[in-house]
Amino acid sequence: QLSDRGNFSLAHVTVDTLKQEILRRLISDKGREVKEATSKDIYYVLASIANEEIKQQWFQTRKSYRDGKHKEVYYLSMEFLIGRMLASNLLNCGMLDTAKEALQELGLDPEDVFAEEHDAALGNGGLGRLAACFLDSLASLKFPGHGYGIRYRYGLFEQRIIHGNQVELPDYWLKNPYPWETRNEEEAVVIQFHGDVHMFKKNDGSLEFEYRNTDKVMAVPYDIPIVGYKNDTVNTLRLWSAEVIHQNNGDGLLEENKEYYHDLDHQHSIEQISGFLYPDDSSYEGKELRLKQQYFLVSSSIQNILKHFKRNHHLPLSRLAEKVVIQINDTHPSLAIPELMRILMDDEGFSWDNAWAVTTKVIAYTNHTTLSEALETWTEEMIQNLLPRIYMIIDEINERFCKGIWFDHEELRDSIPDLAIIAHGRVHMARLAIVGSFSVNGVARIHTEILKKKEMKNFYTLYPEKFNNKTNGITHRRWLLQANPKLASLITDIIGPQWVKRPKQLISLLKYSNDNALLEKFDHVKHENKKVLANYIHQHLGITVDERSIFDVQIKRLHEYKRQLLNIFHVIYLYNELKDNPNQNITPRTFIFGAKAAPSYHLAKEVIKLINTVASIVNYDPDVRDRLKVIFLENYNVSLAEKIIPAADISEQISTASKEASGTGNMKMMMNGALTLGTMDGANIEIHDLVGDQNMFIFGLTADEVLDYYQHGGYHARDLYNTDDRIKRILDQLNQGEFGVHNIEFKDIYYNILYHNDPYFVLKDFEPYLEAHELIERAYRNRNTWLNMSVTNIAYSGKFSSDQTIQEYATEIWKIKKV
Ligand code: 26Q
Repeated sequence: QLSDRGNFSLAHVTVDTLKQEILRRLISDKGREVKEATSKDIYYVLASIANEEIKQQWFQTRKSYRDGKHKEVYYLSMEFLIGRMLASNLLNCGMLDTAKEALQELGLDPEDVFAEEHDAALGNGGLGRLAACFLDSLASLKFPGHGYGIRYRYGLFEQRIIHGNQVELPDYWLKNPYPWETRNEEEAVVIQFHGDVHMFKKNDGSLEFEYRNTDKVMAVPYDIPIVGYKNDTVNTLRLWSAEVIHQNNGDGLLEENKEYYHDLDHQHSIEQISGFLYPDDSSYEGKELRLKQQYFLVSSSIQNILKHFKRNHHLPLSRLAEKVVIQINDTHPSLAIPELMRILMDDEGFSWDNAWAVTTKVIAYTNHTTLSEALETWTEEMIQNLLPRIYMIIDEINERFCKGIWFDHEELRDSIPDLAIIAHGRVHMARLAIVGSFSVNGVARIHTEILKKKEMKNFYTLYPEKFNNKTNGITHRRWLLQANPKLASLITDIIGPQWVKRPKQLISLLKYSNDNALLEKFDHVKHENKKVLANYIHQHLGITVDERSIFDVQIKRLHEYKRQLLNIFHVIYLYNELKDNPNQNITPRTFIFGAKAAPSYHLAKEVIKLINTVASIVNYDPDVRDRLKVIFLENYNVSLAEKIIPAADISEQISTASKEASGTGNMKMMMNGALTLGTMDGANIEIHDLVGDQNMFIFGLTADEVLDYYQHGGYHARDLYNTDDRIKRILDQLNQGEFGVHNIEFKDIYYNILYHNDPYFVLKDFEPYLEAHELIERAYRNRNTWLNMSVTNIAYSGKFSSDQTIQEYATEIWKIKKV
């Protein structure tokens, strides 16, 4: 029995022992035998078995970090898009295959059991998923690194498509008990908002600050284990939950009903702080509750980090940077800078200069966007009112920074308004993050170059040593081993299992990329995966797709710059062509979309409606439906990605060049053997460095060309409308209601392109995009060439394992060592 542990390790458990243990626990925990058990019962039983192993290792890991020898990294992020954890925990514990077999022998489908877990969507998209991949790599490389985030009661909304429109439903992900979290009340801390700051002069002439009449909130941590891959390391993701501080007044009775209601109201407003994840990922709105969330995360995390430093290291706080480094995921946690200053000065008695010396050695900042509409700024009043002491500190940082420029950088005097942290009544968080940190990194080579040469040019002049690039990565454990077990085991059959620990060794696949018998096997795996997805599509939409067709996939948040519109315009073009020449012999194509739009993003929602409208026409038109299908899969999330990605033939990465900081879906699909159809943007460029023109389909304007048009003009969308009949026809179809019922539906898209001059160059890139698609169609007909390209992509994808990325962060920024 597993409960008599002894030297027993789950990593070596046999299928039979595991089966027995499942049956035993079913009886003891649920009072049921397997025949009466639901998938949910089985899910909880398996989770509890895994947890027993995990908790043991967790405790050991924490103990080993306590010896005071190690420097630790803390990854602060408003988002952790972790998805489901059962399969990945079993995988990392080394028992996924055993568990699957055991379930099958008990007559259960493992996928049904895993599907019982609610997909934890505490993030919007790329930035949040990156944080989750990084945690997986930190633990798998035995680095002492932990995540700090918020335990939102509602995650990213659930998307339903009703009559082609996106409808948002609340994501109450904690409805069932979440087996991976542990509430840790003894680690709770108090966070203070509002109030007045009082200043006193002390005997030595220094100032003392006291806060009065603040609103106090309790931050209670819930810890989630982050299991390393077969290495006995379990790190921690600590998520804070906002609660009322209960003062026990003895009898617990309140005198008046009025107070009772007042208390309920008060409780409600406090719990709202960790109430929901803001669903916008690219346009920023200055909502006070969002600011509260950010300070709540930052203050509780910094307090906690300092407490652990004091407990584990017998060093003065002035030496904090020797043992602690804090990475902030975009500017969302940038209040960490003034918060650390505040605690060092007001609670620990540091002078300004000493506090600043520590802070700017501890904080490192990652930038994820150059879109100006996504840059965070808050009004001075809002910060002043909600966080009066933090405001004073930011103001002082700004004063000193601006003075420094005035006196030491005469050449930048005129630029002070563009550099100042506080300007025109607003606080610019990216500027605060750059000034207050020792490292500023972009997330792909081109993105970092744009930061240095354009967006943050002046800051780069001031602090060239701070700027560096860390190209994103993805965990190959979840995105290949777990999501695509057939491909993973084929690879292992060919090159042996070392690639799992050293993903760059996937490169040895190159030797076999001309071996037709092996290519055949890759073909077979892809086809099997396509069948599984085709089944899912049939179950959920009732549409039959041709498994032999090209699965052309675009899955990502819906945004104008990502240009789902270009994709659907091409589909409309194909449809028009087929209607004109019904006997045309084209390779059948299935266009698959998955995308959530921010609820307030009107144009993005229009595009969803358009895709669904085109789908409803194309999929049921007997002239084309055998050759063309359009599939919009609702509620795109991590677990749906795990189903789609292994089945993708073509990976659509078609952002307007310069706009996509990196992208990570591009890496996931490459690793699963899809060929990229993309612009020279983000990490596509680094994929291109590796595989070359021969193994991907590059098209469209370059970043330089795009930036040049923005700067000097010279692009006129209307000219293309007037001269290209294919384009004119599509736009007129939108405008004249061929794809709408009441003639009005897609006017906004039409106007945006023709009257706002197509700000994302959809029309400009249309023709090159068409040509790239024609190349794809031709290439697909030549099976061996195609498969060779596909295997070449898999072979080079090891470079994009987040293990590689984390190794670079560890040596170049964090200076941390494996434990
Ligand atoms: C900010 C303020 C208020 C409300 C919301 C936000 C907010 C939230 C999320 C702003 C931005 C985000 C998310 C951004 C994001 O996901 N960026 C993506 O990050 C990936 C990881 O680096 C990159 O691969 C993508 O290119 C980038 O778009």
